[in-house]
Amino acid sequence: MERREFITYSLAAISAAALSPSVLLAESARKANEERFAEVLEPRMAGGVKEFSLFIDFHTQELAPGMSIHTLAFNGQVPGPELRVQVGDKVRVKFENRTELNHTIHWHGLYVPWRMDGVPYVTQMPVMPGQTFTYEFEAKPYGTHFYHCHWGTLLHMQAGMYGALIIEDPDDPIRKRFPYLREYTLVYSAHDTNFLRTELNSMLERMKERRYLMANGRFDSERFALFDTKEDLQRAIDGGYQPPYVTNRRSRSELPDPNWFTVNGASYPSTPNLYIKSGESIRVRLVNAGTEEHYLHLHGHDFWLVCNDGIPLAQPQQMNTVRLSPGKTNDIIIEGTNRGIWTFHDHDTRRVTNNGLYPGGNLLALVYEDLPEQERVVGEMGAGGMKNMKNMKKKSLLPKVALDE
Ligand SMILES: [Cu+2]
Repeated sequence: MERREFITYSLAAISAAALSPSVLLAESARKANEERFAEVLEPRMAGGVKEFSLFIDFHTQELAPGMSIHTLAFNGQVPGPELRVQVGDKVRVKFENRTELNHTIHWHGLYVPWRMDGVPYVTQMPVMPGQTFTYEFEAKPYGTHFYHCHWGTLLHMQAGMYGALIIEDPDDPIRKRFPYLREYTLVYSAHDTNFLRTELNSMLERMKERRYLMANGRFDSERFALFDTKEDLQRAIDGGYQPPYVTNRRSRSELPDPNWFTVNGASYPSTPNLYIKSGESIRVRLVNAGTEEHYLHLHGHDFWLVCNDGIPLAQPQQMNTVRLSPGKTNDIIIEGTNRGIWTFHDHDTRRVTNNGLYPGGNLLALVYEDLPEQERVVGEMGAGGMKNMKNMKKKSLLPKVALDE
């Protein structure tokens, strides 16, 4: 028991040290940090249209060192690649489904033609296994937006099917008021890894069975709840068939209860950090592609909230905690006014954990690159260090039992 506690303590200490100045300011750490932001996908120009290719396939995502999960991912990345276009651009996205599941892409916050909105059976048929679909629209309005799958969103979104979509304006209103050179995109999500594993496995089993039975001419529509038309479904119901939503006996507790919280597809200590210099302003684009509300708090500073759902605020607001609801995007400007290393994290403390253990989840750092050498050292462990802790075992300071007052 004592040994177990000792190991837990050491791991937490090592994990927390990932935010120490000497680690964060090392050249290698800054290089590695660049990899913690989504790749910006380069378009092809095709007759005046910016053309992008997105595919969806299964993927293994490392959330934190030693912890990987199976997900769905656009172009082999969680989040999917960042799409960046100019306001008014003609955009074409060729979407290829390489999985055994159905998908679509919804363009969250964009004024696309309704047939391009990606809602299955409402604006288009689902993009079925092996199929492709081409989305075409004009890039509008300006701002920070995102894209995500709109099929089986409860599973598909937390399984990784989301990415940022940024519409720039050469005459950017935010840049005029807060001139900035560097900007960062942070895409938030929350994942129930047990739910993900169970759902993906059972779905894959069903797909395999369906494919086998179809190939052998023994496929049964009712068993798989798969009908060609609404009339076929109605005929089956008249004949006594009960659709799965009638017979389902799942309880509320079977809905996902996230235990991993990610920023750009990773949890602390693998989360991206924000680098800044004294006197510099940086723009940070916050996208909530998950199911949880995040209360993002920055230490040692106020920041400016400048855009809400991509829309520039007529009057930017100063604050140090912004509430980022599911589906929301917010742009903030951080001014480099207080040199140091500062954490930026969800203030709901459940979400700065990995599988229930602190520190983890939505925790990252604002790092001043001009921190002088002499300030890059965190004090030594108190006199005696670990040796003292071991000696303390002899006369325990802990009560025999924790009272419930
Ligand atoms: Cu999907």
